[in-house]
Amino acid sequence: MTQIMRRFDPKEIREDFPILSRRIGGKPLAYLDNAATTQKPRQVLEAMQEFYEQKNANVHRAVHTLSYEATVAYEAAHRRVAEFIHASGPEEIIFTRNATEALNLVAYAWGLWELREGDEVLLTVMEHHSNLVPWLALRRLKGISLKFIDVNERGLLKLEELSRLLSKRTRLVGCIYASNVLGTVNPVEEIIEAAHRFGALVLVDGAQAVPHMPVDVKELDCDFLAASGHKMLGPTGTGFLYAKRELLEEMEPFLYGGDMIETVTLEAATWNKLPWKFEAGTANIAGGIGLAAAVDYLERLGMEAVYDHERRLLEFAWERLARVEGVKLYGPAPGEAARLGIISFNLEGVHPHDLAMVLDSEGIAIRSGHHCAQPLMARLGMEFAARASFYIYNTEEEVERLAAAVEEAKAAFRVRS
Ligand code: C6P
Repeated sequence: MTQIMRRFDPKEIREDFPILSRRIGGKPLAYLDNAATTQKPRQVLEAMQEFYEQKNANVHRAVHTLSYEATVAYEAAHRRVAEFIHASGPEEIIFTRNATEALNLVAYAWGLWELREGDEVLLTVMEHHSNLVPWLALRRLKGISLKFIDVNERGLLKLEELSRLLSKRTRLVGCIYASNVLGTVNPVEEIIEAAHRFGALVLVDGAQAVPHMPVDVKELDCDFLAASGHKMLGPTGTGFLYAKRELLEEMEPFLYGGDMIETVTLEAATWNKLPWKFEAGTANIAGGIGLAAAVDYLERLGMEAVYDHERRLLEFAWERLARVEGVKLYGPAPGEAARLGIISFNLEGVHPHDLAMVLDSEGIAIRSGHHCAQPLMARLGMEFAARASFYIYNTEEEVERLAAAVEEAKAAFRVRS
């Protein structure tokens, strides 16, 4: 077991992140775009460098020492991720390029083979495009129907509609665990329980939840969970899919080729054991090893402490931004619903891209746009929004700088209050 840090000190944490000492336009960088991707600590960078300098070779393919050591490290990385989300073992963890690929894996390796015309897939209008567009494609290809759990004006799922939307025809429920626009944490336990009563499988999009709060797939009893490694201190090009072992045993592969087979003749092929059946071709070995180092880092901090820190920042940011006249904050206030450290907002009369440009000139990095969730944005009556999202290394001073810069932007654009 890794040791839990004695105290959670973002200033101390910042020292592990070389990029955070950068200046942008002469100002210290305040990186508030963590929902898009997080920065990487030295420990992750060093784990990858050590792999390339000492162990670099392909895995599962050769008997030489380097290949053996690379294989051991890559397999251990699967074990670390399995432990982090409380999966039964590494055979339930498939490494992917990102959460998008993990979600597509379910659509291709399960949906394409299992779904028949007339079957239903139930999603929420809050889904990120990555858990919507693959199912739109399967609707065209397979003639399935899609149904959607709506949100109310405050951006909360209308769970009272769940029993009406579920039926014996529902084969899969896909639900975003935490919204990348609103930061709201959905009651996925309730959804999973209801879906299972109808015999439907549940795919949880954990891209925003897994990096920021304790997640236990066994306790949730979800069938699939997708996550992004690069949103939890891991390298870009990393993500993973958790799936129950018995499902993975039954499913067809996703991609076909090297490493995912057991035997091949000119007539047919049989598949490798789990999880390698789903990892075709040369893997992102260094990336997987970096992801395991990221998991070590987060576990040393403790996920409860990560959640509490971001919760404090969220409450402060909400209160501080709400005081700026002309700012509209989206979603329920932090006290009204479970929320992570993500705030979407608009400044009256200012396009969020213009606002983000002004903030950038102050060294503050936020995202602006539709956040790859156009149906949710439309449902909430907006096309674009600015978004600040926090992580372990962000501080109250940075939030204060954000609010002050929004106030200055308001003055600069002469927003009438
Ligand atoms: N959201 C954001 O700025 P990838 O990039 O494939 O690892 O993750 C896709 C994805 C899936 N689900 C949710 C809930 C997400 O937030 C994301 C990524 C980024 O909000 C990039 S659009």
